[in-house]
Amino acid sequence: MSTFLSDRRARTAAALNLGDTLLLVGAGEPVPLPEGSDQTYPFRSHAEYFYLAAHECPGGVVAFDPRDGDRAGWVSFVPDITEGEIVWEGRAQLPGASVATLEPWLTTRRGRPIAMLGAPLRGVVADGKATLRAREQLLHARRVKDATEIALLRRTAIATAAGYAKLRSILRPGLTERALQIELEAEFFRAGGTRPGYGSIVGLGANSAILHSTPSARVAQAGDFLLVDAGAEIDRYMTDVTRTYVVGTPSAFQRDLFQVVLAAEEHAVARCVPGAEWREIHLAAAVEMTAGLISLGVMRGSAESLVEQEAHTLFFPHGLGHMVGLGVRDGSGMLPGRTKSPRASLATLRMDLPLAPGYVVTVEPGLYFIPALLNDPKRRERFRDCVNWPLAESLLHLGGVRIEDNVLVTSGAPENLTAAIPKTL
Ligand SMILES: [Mn+2]
Repeated sequence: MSTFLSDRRARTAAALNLGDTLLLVGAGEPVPLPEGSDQTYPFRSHAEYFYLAAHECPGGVVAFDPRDGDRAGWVSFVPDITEGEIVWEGRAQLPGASVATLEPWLTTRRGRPIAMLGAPLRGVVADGKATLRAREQLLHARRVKDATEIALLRRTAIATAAGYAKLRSILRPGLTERALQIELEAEFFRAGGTRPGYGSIVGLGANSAILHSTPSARVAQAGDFLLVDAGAEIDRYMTDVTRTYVVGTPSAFQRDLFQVVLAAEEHAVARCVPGAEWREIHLAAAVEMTAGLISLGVMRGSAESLVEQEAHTLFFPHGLGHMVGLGVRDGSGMLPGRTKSPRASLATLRMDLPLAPGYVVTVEPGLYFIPALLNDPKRRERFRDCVNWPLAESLLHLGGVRIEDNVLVTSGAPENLTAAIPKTL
């Protein structure tokens, strides 16, 4: 077995501290398409399995007995390959013990509690409390990325940068969101990507204010914002980047709005240091962008007080970011033992924890003019005095700006893994 996997498993064993409890981690099974053909949805092993097996394997199980030692206690059970899989899919037998020997492995350990992670296994009775605790501890342990993971993230960042460079070079009026998506993703593949990491978001004009906008036949016109949130994936690891451009020449207001978001983004990146509380970095970005909206004449009052009242959520309705790596929300959530903050301005946060060296986080502030929020009568009433409403209304066609980088927290200055993608309108 490769050294990195043996090391990763040993670190995981120490972090889980299972005592006498056995650990089983299932990869899951392919899900057939509903129409009854022999097709399935693309198979993705459960991330907890992939982390501990480092391969895709439908029906695979990783088992661990702490009594056998932090290194020697791990067994990879894999299904025996069938002739059909060899003939039709060109698959090869994966290394490991036959999954037929899992039952005897369990029988010799009968009576001991089982923590079951990944996809649950049929016919195995797991201990609910041990499972919850193991899941929380594994999530926390996975937050610190090892050298193999960081190397993969650097490769996905290079492929992603190639895609954005291509897109920027062809951007002009007349192209559709779909055409832009095709060029972006084709370049991800050419530069070594194995897949787009998630559904690419490509939004022109007012679509740039739809947080997860799906590429459409909308045609780029001079003066449109273009918001692109996409990233390449390699071997299950992915980059998650957003850039906002203007088709043709930006207006003075577009430049100003972009600068407000960019300054908040760069300050937030610089604040990604060990011990920094994510919610504080989020709130600082909210206050800075609110101050920017005040200086642009869109909001009224003092920035701190507006954020205290939640008024910033009219224009910045999401959290500052999340963890990324093995999946697009890898490792997000709360510090073990922490519960959700009752403060409403923190309700949108995807994580609540202090940063530590080895964490990789997205930093993605944004400001948008979203009709569903700005035309909502309840919000109009509640924030009557906080907003220059006629001005905000006149900006509803404009869309929004988001800028997102992926940041590696180190013991020194934070490293921006996606710095090679220019942040210019
Ligand atoms: Mn993103």
